[in-house]
Amino acid sequence: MSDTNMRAGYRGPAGGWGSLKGIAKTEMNGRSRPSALATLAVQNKPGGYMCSSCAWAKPPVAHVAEFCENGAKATLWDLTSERCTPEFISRRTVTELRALGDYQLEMAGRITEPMRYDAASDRYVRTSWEEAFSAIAAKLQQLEPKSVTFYTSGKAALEASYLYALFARMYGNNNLPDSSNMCHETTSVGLKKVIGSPVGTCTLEDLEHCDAIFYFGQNPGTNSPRILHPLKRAVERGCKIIVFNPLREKGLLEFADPQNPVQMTVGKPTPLAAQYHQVRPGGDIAAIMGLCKRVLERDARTRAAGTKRILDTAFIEQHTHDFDAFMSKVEATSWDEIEAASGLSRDAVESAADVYCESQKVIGIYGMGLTQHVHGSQSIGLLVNLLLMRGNIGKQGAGCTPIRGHSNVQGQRTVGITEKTSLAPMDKYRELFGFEPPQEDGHTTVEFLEALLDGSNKAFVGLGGNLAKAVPDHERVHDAWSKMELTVHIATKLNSTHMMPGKKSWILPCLVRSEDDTQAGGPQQVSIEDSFSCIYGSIGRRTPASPHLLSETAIVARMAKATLPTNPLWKWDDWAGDYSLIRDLIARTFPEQFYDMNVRMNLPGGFYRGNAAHERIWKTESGKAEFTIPTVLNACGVGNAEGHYHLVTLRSNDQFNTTIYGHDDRLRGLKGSRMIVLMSPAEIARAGLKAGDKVTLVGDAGDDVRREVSGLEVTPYDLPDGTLVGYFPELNPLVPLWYHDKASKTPAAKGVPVRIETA
Ligand SMILES: Nc1nc2c(c(=O)[nH]1)N[C@H]1C(S)=C(S)[C@@H](COP(=O)(O)OP(=O)(O)OC[C@H]3O[C@@H](n4cnc5c(=O)[nH]c(N)nc54)[C@H](O)[C@@H]3O)O[C@H]1N2
Ligand SMILES: Nc1nc2c(c(=O)[nH]1)N[C@H]1C(S)=C(S)[C@@H](COP(=O)(O)OP(=O)(O)OC[C@H]3O[C@@H](n4cnc5c(=O)[nH]c(N)nc54)[C@H](O)[C@@H]3O)O[C@H]1N2
Ligand SMILES: [Mo]
Repeated sequence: MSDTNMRAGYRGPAGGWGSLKGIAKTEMNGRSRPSALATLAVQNKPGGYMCSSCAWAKPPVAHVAEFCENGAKATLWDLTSERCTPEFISRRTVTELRALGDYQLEMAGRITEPMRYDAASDRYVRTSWEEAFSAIAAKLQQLEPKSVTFYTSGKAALEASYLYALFARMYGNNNLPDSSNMCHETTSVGLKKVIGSPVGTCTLEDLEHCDAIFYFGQNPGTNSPRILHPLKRAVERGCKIIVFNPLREKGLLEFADPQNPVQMTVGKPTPLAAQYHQVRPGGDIAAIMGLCKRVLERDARTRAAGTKRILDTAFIEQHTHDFDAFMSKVEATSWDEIEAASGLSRDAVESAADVYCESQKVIGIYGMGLTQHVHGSQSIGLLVNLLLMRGNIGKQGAGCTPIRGHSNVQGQRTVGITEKTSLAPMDKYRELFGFEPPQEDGHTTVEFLEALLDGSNKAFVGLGGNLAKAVPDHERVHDAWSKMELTVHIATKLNSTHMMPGKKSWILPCLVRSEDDTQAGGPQQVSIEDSFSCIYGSIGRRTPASPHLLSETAIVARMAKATLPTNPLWKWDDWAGDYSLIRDLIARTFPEQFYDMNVRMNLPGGFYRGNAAHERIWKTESGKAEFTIPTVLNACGVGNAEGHYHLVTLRSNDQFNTTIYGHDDRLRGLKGSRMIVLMSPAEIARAGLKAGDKVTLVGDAGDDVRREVSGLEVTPYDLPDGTLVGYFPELNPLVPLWYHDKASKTPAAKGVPVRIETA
């Protein structure tokens, strides 16, 4: 067996000793400060701070250690003892810093003071907060509001997010894209259309009652490890987990609970997936059509025999729209077509469907494997169709659960960060703050990039994130980025987007969530929303990394105050001094969901802001849950013939988005390099390659732009035909900007058409 072949084989379960070693390694490598581990003890607990990694729920009755390997890494990484001072930064030119790359920039540690870009010397230099706010304000006042974009990456808490959205609208635009535009926007648009709710319908409790979970395109072992506890409990009480994923992800195969001493020492890991279907990229539409076809076939038999129907006919009648049209479409779709588009056999799909038919309460879970496709909204529509056929939405133990990404990404949308005017609380803005909000929809992330490329977007303010690195089509985007008049980054650590400064540019360093945030009104709490629409208070107690840091809320308030005219209703100083006043504003803006927010957010488990679809109230066009009629059977935008592949770009176990912690991917058994391309042994042979060869991937989307990434090591891996897999963000140059979900414009990072070139 070749070296590369041996690499691809991690024998341990997800969780287990490997995850504890991962935490210990971070504790040492990340050079986190003494007592950082003690800080973890209050992570995700009532009275503690909420993890800044993923958006999984924080249960009311917390574990002794309510954190996972990757949540711990994210916190320890925040609490590094390394400091990125102005001396450190101004020693090198920005061009030199940019050449260091994201990993080295991250390693420089926490930014300690505000910095201004000095174009003459090509360096960032120390500045004061007063200088920064007044100069940024002066520039913003000169610019046409429509030419400025206010981006948010999903971490900032509800208080900062609410003020940020308000600021953008008072300034004069709705250009409020969020990392969600590259992530679950497909959900916000797709789910809203079919069930009238832009977010998942389940509560955490539903996971304790379901008989089956249909699990599509999400990698829990790495990206939301705390879900492994409820999944394990579900399996132990007989629930069946049916997985659809091109990769056999360890976290869905088995789990050893690192918080269970017996399982960690003598016990066997708990097997999770009852069935694992290695669907081809984008093949979920066909796979679900197959599931529905089998459901209809079995229902026809029950109808003929006069036994209990498989379809929930009463539910379909009362609550849904367009079922007959969907049924005709399923009947007209042949098994041959389904097998070809999904890459799965009829037998396999039927055995999955049989579990569905035999379960009374089913949850559909999904992640980026469904959302990041050209026809991703249709995949989500189809999953909802499947659930609707047996009334699996709006009853205990059933529903639809998108797994969100950043820890407050869902909440940011809830409190007004949206480019879509129809989703923003415009009337309340008028009523509470006495101004006329702009009427025109703003930029999604893709639209911002288009405006950047055509020169009409002149300024960028980023509340977190590493946007230039996270987006498609790097080469073109990076060329345009520094042509902007103004770039402002509210950040904790350096990253490569900061190293593409506009003509005027500032880096404004902020606190992290576990740090003490004391303002004029005393120590402040913030709040966040998880994937289950629960809102929690979070309080940081650690001494801030530097005395010069400001909170995100304070930075937004001070920037707004400096930029906007004075108005007695716009109380930036009061709001920044006492965040409970901002929460009162949130409660007045969204009274049905956020009443008594200041009290309720500190109840154990937070408070549930409710979901109409969960109550079977459908806020859709027809007033009912909508069946979707698919127009395609595969969600990829471009088909693939012999020698043409679909590339899936995804996360390793050692990264948080563009922040790379290390070069291993423990759960996939891959070590040492991220510049790899995974391919099945059969595809390697068909392409005339061998393991260890270095190849170039070239964009194959049919436009004239040459897109390529070279130096990728061919690595054998168990994958469906025609599928290549590699890492985000290294492979982002291969994703065309125009290649995105049709309905929501979410970049289609999971089915990128590519060819292989050898040197
Ligand atoms: N530790 C850690 N945690 C994180 C993050 C992180 O980077 N690190 N990122 C956070 C963010 S912002 C997000 S959005 C989430 C992302 O969490 P995920 O949704 O898990 O995202 P990915 O890692 O991109 O993996 C997508 C999964 O979909 C599968 N897949 C790919 N294409 C298809 C397809 O066509 N069909 C199906 N059925 N499956 C497919 C892949 O094999 C992979 O298992 O995680 C969040 N949590
Ligand atoms: N090819 C491909 N591209 C993708 C994806 C994919 O799967 N494949 N996934 C997409 C998805 S799902 C997402 S969400 C995006 C992610 O896109 P972003 O959210 O823009 O990227 P991140 O890497 O999460 O941002 C990390 C930076 O945020 C800053 N930061 C960290 N913590 C804080 C904090 O507490 N406050 C502030 N103000 N700043 C902080 C640091 O400077 C850090 O460098 O990428 C998308 N791009
Ligand atoms: Mo995300």
